[in-house]
Amino acid sequence: MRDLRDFIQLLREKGQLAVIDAPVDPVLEITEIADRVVKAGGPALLFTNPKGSSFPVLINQFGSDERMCLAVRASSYDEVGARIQTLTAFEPPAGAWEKVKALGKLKDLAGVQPRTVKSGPCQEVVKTGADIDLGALPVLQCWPLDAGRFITLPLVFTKHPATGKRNVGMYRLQVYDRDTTGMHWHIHKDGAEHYRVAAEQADGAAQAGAAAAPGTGAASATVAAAGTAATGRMEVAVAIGTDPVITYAATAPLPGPIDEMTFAGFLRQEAVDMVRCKTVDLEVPADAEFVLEGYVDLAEARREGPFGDHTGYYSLADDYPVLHLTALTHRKDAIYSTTIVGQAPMEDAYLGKATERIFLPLLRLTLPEVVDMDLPKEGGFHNCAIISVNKRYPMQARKVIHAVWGTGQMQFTKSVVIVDGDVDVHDYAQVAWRVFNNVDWQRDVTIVEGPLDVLDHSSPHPVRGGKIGIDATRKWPAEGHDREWPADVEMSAHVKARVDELWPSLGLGEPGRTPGFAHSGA
Ligand SMILES: Cc1cc2nc3c(=O)[nH]c(=O)nc-3n(C[C@H](O)[C@H](O)[C@H](O)COP(=O)(O)O)c2cc1C
Ligand SMILES: [Mn+2]
Repeated sequence: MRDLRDFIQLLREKGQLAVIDAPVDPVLEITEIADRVVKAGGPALLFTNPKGSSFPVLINQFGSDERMCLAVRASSYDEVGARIQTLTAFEPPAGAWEKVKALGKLKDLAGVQPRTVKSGPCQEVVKTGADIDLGALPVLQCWPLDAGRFITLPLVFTKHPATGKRNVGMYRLQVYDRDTTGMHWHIHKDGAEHYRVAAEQADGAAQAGAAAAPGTGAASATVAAAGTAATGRMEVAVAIGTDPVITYAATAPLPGPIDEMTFAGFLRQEAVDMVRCKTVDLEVPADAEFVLEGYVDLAEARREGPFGDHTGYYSLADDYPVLHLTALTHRKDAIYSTTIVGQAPMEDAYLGKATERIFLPLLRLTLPEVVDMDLPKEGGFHNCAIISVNKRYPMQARKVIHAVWGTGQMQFTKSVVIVDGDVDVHDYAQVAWRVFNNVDWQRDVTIVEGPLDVLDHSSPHPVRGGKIGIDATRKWPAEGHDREWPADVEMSAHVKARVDELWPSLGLGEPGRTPGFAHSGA
């Protein structure tokens, strides 16, 4: 599987694709159809006749566990997690044999570095100047109160202006006209950091990073101190419609210096082919369906949004940089790839689940006490984290709470719930039982202030606000709990075994299957 069309073919073979030939409007209608289908656990959708465009639209490609796993080349999420773990099982090689094995691992990684190729299908058609027309693409207006049409599944490529390191992030693009869009990278994201560094280089305005004046909108800090002397441009390229593992990599919360294309290559165990852009000094996946090339002006900002977002609310309008296109290239018969977000569960719930599973082993590198983690999709993945830990010393749950608030994009987590290692974090009823019964709401709660995701609307201020940590583990005397902690109410194992034997003679049917019969589900 090299590209999006290979994935579409695979989905077709697996009965995971519905082709819709009826004319459907990308303005709101595709959303309503895709929303119903994703919530019913339905297939990926290929609209061959979107109104107003000659390009077909693919949506819901990630919208089930099966498709998400196909995308990341695994039979289960945990299999990908296990593969990531092989990367992190980094023991110092003791003998010669160990050395060979370690080298073998390095070779694996070297073999999945992206490679540059001379040409790629993404440049079969090249439009520049007055020929560029984003209006030809079937870009969705997703929700009624959206400010316009938004490119929702774009892979945004930039280079760090000082180090030259590549970054790829998924940042939505509001289409303003034929050749300009918004550039919605939040202040915390790597693309915005590249932009700030470029602005600093341009005019030495060291204050660019901290430019947001008190009371200004969240995104003001992504624009180099509007009104200052920053001049110049930063080049940007955007790929739309790639091998789904490459698309996934653009959403993954990787540490800044890690190249998303190497990560994609590792996941698919094959290097990603990159091709040089026609009008900017950047490379993009050679097999992409569409590529937008252009630049952001370091002094320009424009109103972006509102947009019906993955919190289930409209993200508020704010000022963001503007992408000016210098070229639009695509395959001859390009397929436009998109998604919608909104009230969960949506397609991005599966991208988020993959991230939860893939990044758990990485979290455990620094927090080995962590047993498991669940990020409920209803919390948009960053509003709540339920984490089970094996507690070995007093206040260890508190340590994990604070560590979460200091770890990459988990810093945004508004509520962290810690339970003991034997609790199934994915069983919300079990978690609720522990939390409602174990927590002393004066002693076991930590409330702090810190950075919040740009999309948060609950805090009185943009991008900062309150967060809560809840320690629902069983408490020890060493944690100030001098009373006895009661045992869980559970039947002894030997009685369970005895009743298993007896069961067939009791006339009660299958254990757990008897209608209306309350049981433990064992
Ligand atoms: C469908 C979808 C849309 C997203 N839209 C945005 C966006 O508009 N702005 C943003 O900053 N992050 C957005 N994200 C989240 C980023 O892609 C994610 O935080 C990613 O890790 C950013 O890459 P970076 O760490 O290289 O900055 C979106 C994620 C998904 C799945
Ligand atoms: Mn990044």
